[in-house]
Parts: sequence; C-alpha cells; structure tokens
Amino acid sequence: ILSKTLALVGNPNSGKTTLFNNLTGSKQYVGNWPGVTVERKGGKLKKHDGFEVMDLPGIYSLSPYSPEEVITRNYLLEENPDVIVNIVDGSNLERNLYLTMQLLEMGCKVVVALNMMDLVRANGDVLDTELLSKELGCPVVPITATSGEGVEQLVARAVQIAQTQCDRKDPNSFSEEVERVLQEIGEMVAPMPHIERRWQLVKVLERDGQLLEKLKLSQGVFDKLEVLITRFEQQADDDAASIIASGRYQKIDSMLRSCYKSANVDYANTVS
Ligand code: GDP
Ligand code: K
Ligand code: MG
Repeated sequence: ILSKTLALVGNPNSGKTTLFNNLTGSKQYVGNWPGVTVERKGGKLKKHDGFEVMDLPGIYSLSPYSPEEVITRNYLLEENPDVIVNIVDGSNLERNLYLTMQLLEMGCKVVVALNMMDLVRANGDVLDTELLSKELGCPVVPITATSGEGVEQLVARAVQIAQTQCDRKDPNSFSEEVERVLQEIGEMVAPMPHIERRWQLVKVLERDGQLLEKLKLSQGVFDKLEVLITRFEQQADDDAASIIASGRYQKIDSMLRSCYKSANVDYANTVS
C-alpha cells in the first residue's frame, strides 16, 4: 500500500523526468490526467516502501492559464501530497524560483532540489545553498540528476519532511501597500477549509477566476472587493497581478544577491 506521496514539481526542462527515473527506476506507470492529453506519470520510490512519486507537468507558474498549470495546481490543492520536491534548474535560478515562491505561498511542504549543479560548477558560479534555504524557509539540497549526485540526501530529506507537520513561516512579505490591501481583503472574505489563508488572499487580489468561483461570494461582497482592488491599482498605477508578480521577483532578486555569485553577472554588485 502506498501511503505517502512525493510530488515532483518544476519548470519544463528542469530535469524532472531525469530525477523521476532516478527515484523510481523501472517501477513506473503512465497514463493521462482525466479529460486532457497531458501525461500522468507515477512510480514507486526506490528503497522506501509506501512512497509514491508523481511527476507533475512542467510549469512556470501556478496561475490557472494552461492545462498543465490547472492540473498541477488542482493536484496540489486536492490531493495534498505529503511532500513536494520542487526541482529547480540551478543554472537558471531567477526564473525557476518564481514557481518556488508560489509553492511556498500555497503553504506546501517543499524541499528544493537544486539541480544542474554540474553546470553551475562548470560555469564557475558559486551558490550558498544553506543561505538560500534560510531565505526561502525550506530545505535546499544540491543535486545533479543526470549523475545521481545528491539524490540520496534529497530523498532522505523529502522522506523526513513527508513525515512532519508544516511549520514554515511565509518567506515573502510584499510591500506595505500590498500587505495593507491583503489585510483589508481578509476582513471581507472568510477563510476556506484546507486552503492556506495567505495564498487565498493573494489569489483574490490577483482576481484569480478559479479561486473566486470556489469562494462563492455574494454580489455585494464581490462588488466591494472590486472597488477595493481597483482603488489599490489606481494608487499603484499597475494591475494587481503584475504588482504581486514583481513582489515575488523582488524577493528572488534580493535572495540571489546574497546567495549567488555568477561568473558572468554579479548579483551583489548590480543595481536594480
Ligand atoms: P523535464 O522537462 O523537467 O522532465 O527535464 P528532463 O529530465 O527531460 O531534462 C531536460 C534536459 O536536461 C535533458 O537533456 C537532461 O539530460 C538534462 N539534465 C537533467 N538534469 C541534469 C543535470 O543535473 N545536469 C545536466 N548537465 N543536465 C541535466
Ligand atoms: K523535456
Ligand atoms: Mg519531463
């Protein structure tokens, strides 16, 4: 009986399939997600009886815009995996960490598998994974999926996290203005069961259609929210979704400044 689930989440080409094959060996099964032609792949975790590994579709974001994003997001919300291994291309950190920020916002139990470490080293880049782990508020394990380097440590960490409760604090605070409007939204909408409160509020601010539908707000509350969000956007002179996106990128930028030294771009010495 498979009683625990480890879900692999990452950008396309981050090395998910390579890691999946490494984790499961030949114990794999392939199908499709209900209603769509997106491949659904599962397998048994080698050497850890009772653990199932799910290879989720490659995505850049968790907004419900593509079938891949919808599948992954609904899977995370509804199936509530015991641990997420977020595979991150270490040679393309800024873009890959954007998804990480969103997984953490969702309140997921995340272990970051910092992949392509062979390329990072070959490029002459230096990455402080301990500091990155501290900044993100979740474990970060450097790996090279193609050679298997670090994978044993990754699995040990993931199995450990799967067996514990989530006690992570939200790693990202947005600007004062965003935090204020999130608080105001919180006074207008009730919490949803099994949904991270902060993620819910951010999604309402982003006018996330899928979440708003599930919230089933009265027309009166919906109209008041729209007034609040529109006023916020006018003051900020930008749309809410873009403001949230740049808040995430600001955090990534500040993390990379302290954790990452590229042979080409020196984050510590660039001016934003
Ligand atoms: P997916 O799209 O996330 O499933 O990524 P794949 O597993 O298909 O990998 C994409 C490409 O990256 C393939 O050519 C892999 O061989 C390569 N790759 C994956 N992991 C590593 C790694 O750690 N180092 C290097 N150099 N290449 C890797
Ligand atoms: K691929
Ligand atoms: Mg793949």
